[in-house]
Amino acid sequence: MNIHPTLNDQEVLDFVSKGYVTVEGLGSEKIHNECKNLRPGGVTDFIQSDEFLRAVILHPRVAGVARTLLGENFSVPTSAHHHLFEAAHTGQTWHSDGISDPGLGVTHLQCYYYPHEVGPEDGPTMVLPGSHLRTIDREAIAHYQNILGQVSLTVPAGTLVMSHYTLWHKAGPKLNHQRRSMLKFSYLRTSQPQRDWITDPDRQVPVHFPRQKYAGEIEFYRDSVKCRRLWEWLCGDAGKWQPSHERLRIFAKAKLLNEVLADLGE
Ligand SMILES: O=C(O)CCC(=O)C(=O)O
Ligand SMILES: [Fe+2]
Repeated sequence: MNIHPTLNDQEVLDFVSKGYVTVEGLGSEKIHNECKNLRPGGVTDFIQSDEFLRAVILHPRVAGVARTLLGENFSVPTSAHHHLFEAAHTGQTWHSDGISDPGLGVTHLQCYYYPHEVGPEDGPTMVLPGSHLRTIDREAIAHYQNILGQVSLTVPAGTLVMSHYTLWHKAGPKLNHQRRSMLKFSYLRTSQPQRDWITDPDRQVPVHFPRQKYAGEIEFYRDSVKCRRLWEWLCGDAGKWQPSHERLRIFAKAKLLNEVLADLGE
């Protein structure tokens, strides 16, 4: 199994300003049928099957994004959480998960996998593009209701959203009683950042970042500065990067890519 970066300069710039990438058309009928009966909570065994590994976690278009944004020999998730909602509910409050890293960089891709189609009434996850640049206390954002520019992840079956860990998100309101499944798992960086994705040496990279709908004049300026710094960090211009021991301890169940490939006999 050859894993190559799949994003080019412009697509990396899009991730830098938006904070997530969407990959559609993953999984298989078998996996998606099995998800119809999957229990909520930890689903470590389920995601470690060869089938799930090949059809989702190490699918070339998925591993290619992880390889682009996290560098060589990133760590591959070996545990996952099944976020299952059945009853109608009013939705979660805006938050970012766990220990959101205050430092600049892309060291952790948190992924949301949807085995079944999610429509507007099914309680889609909502994300706020660009919010990964604003690490903030959960309590400070929990009172927001609708935010200009928010996106409801209404997606076809077999969609993976790969997000910067700090991205603000929440489960959106759900109006029906059908199961809404989402499997959440993480890839982590283990190597130094460098611009080793798909680049065109002849092309001048236009480092221009779009303005988020919620950003006023000054915030747009601040966002642009942060985006530029994040881009430079990814290109390896920010000096030596150290893995976070705290993060490695919490996500210690992850395995290095080279080990997973060796287990698969690749
Ligand atoms: O299920 C969802 O759509 C999001 C869940 C979530 O963000 C959480 O429980 O932390
Ligand atoms: Fe969350």
